[in-house]
Amino acid sequence: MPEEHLAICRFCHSFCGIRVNVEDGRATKVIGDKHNPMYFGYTCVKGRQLPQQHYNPERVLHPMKRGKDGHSRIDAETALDEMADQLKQIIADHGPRAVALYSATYSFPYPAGVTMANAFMNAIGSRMSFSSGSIDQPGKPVAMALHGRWDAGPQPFSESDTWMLVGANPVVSKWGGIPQYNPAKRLHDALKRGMKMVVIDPRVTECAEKAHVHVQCKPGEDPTILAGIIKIIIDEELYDADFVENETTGFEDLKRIVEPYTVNYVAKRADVDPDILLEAARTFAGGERGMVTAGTGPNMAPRGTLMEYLVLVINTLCGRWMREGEQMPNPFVLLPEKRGKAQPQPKPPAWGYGEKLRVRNLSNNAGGLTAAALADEILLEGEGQVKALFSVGGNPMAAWPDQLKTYEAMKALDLNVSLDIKMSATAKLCDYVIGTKLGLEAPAITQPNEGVWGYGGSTGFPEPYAMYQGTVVEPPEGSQVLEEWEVFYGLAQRMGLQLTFAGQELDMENKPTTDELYEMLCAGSRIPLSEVKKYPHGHIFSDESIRVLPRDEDCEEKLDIGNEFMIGDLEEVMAEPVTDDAAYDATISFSHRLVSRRLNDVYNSSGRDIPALMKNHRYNPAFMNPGDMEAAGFKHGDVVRIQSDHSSILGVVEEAPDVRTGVISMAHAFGDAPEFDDQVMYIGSNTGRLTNVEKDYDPRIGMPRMSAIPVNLARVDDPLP
Ligand SMILES: Nc1nc2c(c(=O)[nH]1)N[C@H]1C(S)=C(S)[C@@H](COP(=O)(O)OP(=O)(O)OC[C@H]3O[C@@H](n4cnc5c(=O)[nH]c(N)nc54)[C@H](O)[C@@H]3O)O[C@H]1N2
Ligand SMILES: Nc1nc2c(c(=O)[nH]1)N[C@H]1C(S)=C(S)[C@@H](COP(=O)(O)OP(=O)(O)OC[C@H]3O[C@@H](n4cnc5c(=O)[nH]c(N)nc54)[C@H](O)[C@@H]3O)O[C@H]1N2
Ligand code: SF4
Ligand SMILES: [Mo]
Repeated sequence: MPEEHLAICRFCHSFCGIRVNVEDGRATKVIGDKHNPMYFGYTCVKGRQLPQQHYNPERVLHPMKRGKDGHSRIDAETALDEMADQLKQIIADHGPRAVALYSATYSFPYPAGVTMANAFMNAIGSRMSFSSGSIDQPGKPVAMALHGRWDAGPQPFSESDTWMLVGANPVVSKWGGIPQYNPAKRLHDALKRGMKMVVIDPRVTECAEKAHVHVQCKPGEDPTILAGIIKIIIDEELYDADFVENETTGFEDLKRIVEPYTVNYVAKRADVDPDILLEAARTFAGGERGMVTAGTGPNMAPRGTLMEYLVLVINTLCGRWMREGEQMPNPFVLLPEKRGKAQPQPKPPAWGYGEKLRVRNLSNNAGGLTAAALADEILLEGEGQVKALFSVGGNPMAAWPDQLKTYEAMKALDLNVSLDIKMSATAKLCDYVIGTKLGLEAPAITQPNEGVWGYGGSTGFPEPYAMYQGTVVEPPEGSQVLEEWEVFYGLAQRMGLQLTFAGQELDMENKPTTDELYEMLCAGSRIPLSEVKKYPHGHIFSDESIRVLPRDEDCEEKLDIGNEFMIGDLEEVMAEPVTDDAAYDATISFSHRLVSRRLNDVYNSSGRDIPALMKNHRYNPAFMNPGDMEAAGFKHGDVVRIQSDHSSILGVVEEAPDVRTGVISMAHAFGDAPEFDDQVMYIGSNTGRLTNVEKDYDPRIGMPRMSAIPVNLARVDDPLP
């Protein structure tokens, strides 16, 4: 009989509660935990492959060092000794700025790792800490800084009668908009209750299929569409006049600037039916409760910050923030109690502070230092040049925009280190690869999903849910894998550094345990971690008495719906020429716009080495409308060259009636370095290569155009091996 353990799936950010069968010390099967009060037994195909992931023959089970003949095993202590020596030398020769950190996707599920990595960066005195958030939706926090954050937070999905998703597909992505904890059930329940859904997306996504109104727009035109919706809401007086009067500034400027965004103008520019646009605005604003939330698509298209700002403006016009006396949906569990006030918080600076980058006049900003400029920082010689990079649960070669530049950067580093579970496209170029423990091999807490509260219209957990998981299985016998935090702690010990972890000085002699670090991360939490541990299925720690407090008497903050920078951007958008094709550069014409998307079976570049997840596709298809294929003379399975104004990649065409005409829909983080391009049928291709980080980027935060990329297509007739 297998033992059964309750655990948290950390394959993706959703953190489903699962049941794991363990036989002879090995995980053998994963199913959902029906008694979990947040997920109700849900798992997806990825989570059910945790055993295959843990015992994958390609997993990195030992620290690896690169030599003349490729990578070979090295003892962990020796690897840390060598890395510490090299770091000391690099810092002595070039200063601490030469050391950069990139914490990415798999930093999220391991909160002790990312906290320790940043403690290490503080201790050496380098501010060059980057995260994948800056190539995700950096416009969200930047727009929030300009508009202001409502302290009591957004209205909860579970009580909403309308909702609008702008380029997000949470049913698949488990992110953004519909609470990402069994989102399909939550959407189903909400629709049954009578909630009306509006989706703005060039593709008939899993969410759009269920929507009352689907604006199947030309990609990249979201700022125009949202400005048009704002104009309809103002003209038809569908806004919350009291809320606007009492809580905002800038209404007159907003009203003036959206004036030219008439229904007909917007409809023509975004190539949508004017009636659909009117219906979208009326359906959303006609409701009482619910948020507009945006996802990665329009955040990666041009003017993501403006787009996010307009999302906030619609929410504010409609008064969709929590009010005095209402029950706080999630007052937190493993974080200090959150009892919001019915008022805006003071506005933090949006950009232009902290560390200055040496390129494109960028500096730290509310979205974090620009990872899209890190390759430049590595390649650009001179004072401050980055010589050492730690990638923690990230894969720059798969994920950073402009892959060819990234490739050069990865090879140029003096010390390139990946903390990863496999020899990723990046790890293959690293001097050291430290194999890390996987999700079932170390304790877990759900705290990171509380931390996303208020990220855009997201509430994180919609209720005060928390769960703890102890170690479920030991790593495979004979392996030497570390937790991410152990690497940075070990380096600090060797370099004689004192680390401050979550505000507390660490004992640098006696190594802490992961559980002790979690206690430190949860210090002052509303519910002690020890209490959460008593509930193996996870638990909702409700407290109806925690209600939104009134506005402070001396609070003079207002939400700004007429921010000068955003008004300026809307003026620029209006001045742009309206074209019929995908062109944005008058000198080159393009037939299509390539848009980003998620695939259910993989998680960015993760999952591509797990056979059960490769059943549908080994590569990332170039999904295309059948009408477009016919017009171009392409057949299903044809290999085409996809050309942007910067670079080109190969793609395998696949018929997809859900994709709008004029659009190619393709997942990112596939393919490998250029030497492997001819293997497109087996490994796919890297859409990041189409992006130019030096052109068409947000000048304030450096976010380049990573969706709605103008491209041309041509069939490749030479057979590939
Ligand atoms: N063109 C284009 N580019 C994009 C995007 C896009 O839509 N289009 N999306 C962007 C977004 S939103 C993001 S967040 C970034 C993602 O950027 P990254 O996070 O840099 O990319 P991933 O592919 O998620 O890299 C995760 C790495 O972690 C490893 N890994 C898996 N499990 C574990 C684990 O348990 N522990 C550790 N230590 N490592 C593990 C994987 O093997 C993989 O190498 O990409 C961005 N890039
Ligand atoms: N299965 C799976 N889940 C994932 C991931 C994964 O790789 N696989 N990645 C994870 C990561 S890192 C993140 S950040 C989240 C992202 O989560 P989401 O933001 O929900 O990501 P997508 O599912 O790609 O949804 C983006 C949508 O934007 C649309 N789109 C593209 N360009 C435009 C545009 O210009 N305008 C508009 N209106 N729409 C546009 C696309 O058609 C797509 O439907 O997902 C996470 N979840
Ligand atoms: S949605 Fe899938 S991959 Fe994500 S946590 Fe749940 S089971 Fe794991
Ligand atoms: Mo992301």
